[in-house]
Amino acid sequence: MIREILEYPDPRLRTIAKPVDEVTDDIRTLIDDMLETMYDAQGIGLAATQINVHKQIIVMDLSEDKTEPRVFINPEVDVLDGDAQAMQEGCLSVPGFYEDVERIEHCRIRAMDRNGAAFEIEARDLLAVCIQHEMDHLNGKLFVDYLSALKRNRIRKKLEKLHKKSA
Ligand code: QAP
Ligand code: CO
Repeated sequence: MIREILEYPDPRLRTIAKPVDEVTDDIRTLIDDMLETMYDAQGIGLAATQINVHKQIIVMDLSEDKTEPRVFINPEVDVLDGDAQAMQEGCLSVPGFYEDVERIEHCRIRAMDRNGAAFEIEARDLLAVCIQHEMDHLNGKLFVDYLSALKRNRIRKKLEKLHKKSA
């Protein structure tokens, strides 16, 4: 089922997500909904927060042909190389806006998969950037928070105007 994606500046995007204690069939259904919603919106990553579910779950697919869904439940990141890389980021919750953000270059991600099995991977480049972006969502944070107040307010006003029109 495709779910509605919350858009900035919706205050529900500021909610802190809670850890998942057990990966049940309901959680797997939620993950399937998240993947369906992400693919439908042509995204590469989505956090549960963005569909107003405040659990620590992230889905992602960085493959060219959209055949490599990834799931991260209760993710944790260890910094392996704190050097910063700047990359242009977008967000399904901030549609139409893209800006450079600096992120840690190399990290290790520890999480559970859709069967509740623990795994660990090392991440660089887009995967490292994307996991940091999505983990920010679980902590109520958005990429626009890293921009100047001027840029952020411009984006907020434009989106508020669009939301008023479609309401
Ligand atoms: C996060 O973002 C990300 O504005 C995932 O009109 C993005 O999937 C991490 C999207 C870039 C690292 C680099 C955005 C789709 C998708 C839009 C997304 C839009 C349609 C964003
Ligand atoms: Co996002």
